Amino acid sequence: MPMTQDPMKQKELTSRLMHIVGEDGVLVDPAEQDFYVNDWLGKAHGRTVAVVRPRTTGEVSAVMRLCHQTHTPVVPQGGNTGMSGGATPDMSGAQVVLSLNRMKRIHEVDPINNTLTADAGVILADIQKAARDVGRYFPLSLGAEGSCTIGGNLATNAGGTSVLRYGNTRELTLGLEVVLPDGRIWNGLRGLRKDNTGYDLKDLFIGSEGSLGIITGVVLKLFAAPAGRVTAWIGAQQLDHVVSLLSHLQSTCGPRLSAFEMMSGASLALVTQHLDAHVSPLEKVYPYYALIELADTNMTGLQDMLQTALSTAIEDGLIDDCVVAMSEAQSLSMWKLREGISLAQVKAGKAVKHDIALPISSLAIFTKEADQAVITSFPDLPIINFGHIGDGNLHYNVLLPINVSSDDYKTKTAVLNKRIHDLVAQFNGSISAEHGVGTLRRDELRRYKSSVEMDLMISIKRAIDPNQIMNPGKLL
Ligand code: FAD
Ligand code: 2HG
Ligand code: ZN
Repeated sequence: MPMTQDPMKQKELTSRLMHIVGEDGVLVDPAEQDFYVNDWLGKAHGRTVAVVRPRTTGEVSAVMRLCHQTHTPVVPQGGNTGMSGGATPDMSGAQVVLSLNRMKRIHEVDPINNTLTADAGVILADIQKAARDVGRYFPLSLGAEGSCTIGGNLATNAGGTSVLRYGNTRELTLGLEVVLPDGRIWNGLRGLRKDNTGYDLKDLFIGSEGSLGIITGVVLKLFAAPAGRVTAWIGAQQLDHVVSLLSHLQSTCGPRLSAFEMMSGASLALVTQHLDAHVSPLEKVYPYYALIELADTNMTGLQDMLQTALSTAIEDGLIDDCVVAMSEAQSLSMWKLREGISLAQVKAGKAVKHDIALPISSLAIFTKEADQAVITSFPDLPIINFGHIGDGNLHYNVLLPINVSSDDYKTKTAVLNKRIHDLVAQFNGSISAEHGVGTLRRDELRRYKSSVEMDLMISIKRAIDPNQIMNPGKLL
């Protein structure tokens, strides 16, 4: 029997964990563990010996030393908002969940160096606010920002809606602190823009989904705060027109273009039907919509710039209609429609999700071929296609009925995944653009990564985590 499935040993383990983090830092009651062992999508479920909630890097280090000595598997967890099952323990009951949700200190905000240093458990929205409070801007933004943690954002290299201008979480990170699987602490909390002293270790841990160590601290890049934004909502007949509009805005508005999100007609309909007080800004319905935003440190002429660019796009037949938000409230209600799609999918059915990346120039032709492939096999299933097309990232989801049986869900998911991901591979795309691999894509990874890539990743994993205790069953 593995050590942590023996009840006596489990008791001993939990009491040693309590010794490190205090009794209130270890949850053993199943009711208290419930949040930590299930995901919000209702797709991943597990059991745990204990949920451990350290307050300091020193405590994380002591917990990891103990788990290393006892060969106890550890599942790191931030806000538990992930979409790939990466933060959920397996059903064995032998894994410990290490939650960062008591590590919430912002240590330093330096508006001269344009950096912010924080614990990994700080909620993303609190990081954004701390930057705003000193007249700076932290651009990472996603629908879960009120509950996801910066450590989880780093571990998944989260994308979101401002990648187009500022890059993924990786590009926003200057330094990291990581507790290794054996408990050693790597302090790489440096706020430097240049540092060519060997391998960039932080880049190994960013996007590693808890498989190499526990991220405990971070130094983030800050930017000049935009004075404001101008938001517009457009309707278009074809996806290739929306893609051409993106190019047109990049040429005419340059770096002021700060977001370009696309929603198919079916995605918008889902939101307006299933969420209260969500109303389309346009009277007519269109096959495609885009939400566009310009932002700058100087607002002079920004609205005119967008309006002129959109008028030209109408004259050129790229778009059919548009509304420019006249107030912050109008802009927020446009964003509410875009950010409501995830929740609307949960209310409407069981989505088979595909978080894919493609060359931007291939988005329209890919969508045409993928639509054909889905319709041929499942003519009645709605396709919910939306995403961050400014980054070539589609959420190409297919919605199954809410009462679908679990067997039917599994069979259809396997068919859809293969059809869509094979097509993604033909276009030289990625089967996980921003949500990570977790358990969701683990088996498929081998099909789409070369053996050289897999070998390199496995070698790195073995070198850093020889006892294989970090998030087993996830990613690799
Ligand atoms: P968790 O879900 O707790 O964990 C995610 C993974 O990271 C797991 O593998 C876990 O083991 C690991 N992990 C967590 N913390 C640490 C740590 N400190 N050290 C080591 N490993 C760790 N994602 C996007 O990229 N773009 C989006 O636009 C987006 N929109 C979303 C909208 C909604 C409404 C929701 C619910 C989710 C969305 N997500 C999006 C997915 C999710 O919010 C992100 O993946 C987020 O980065 C996860 O952060 P978390 O703290 O919740 O991590
Ligand atoms: C988003 O962009 C998220 O809203 C969620 O990445 C995508 O629900 C999804 O499939
Ligand atoms: Zn997304």
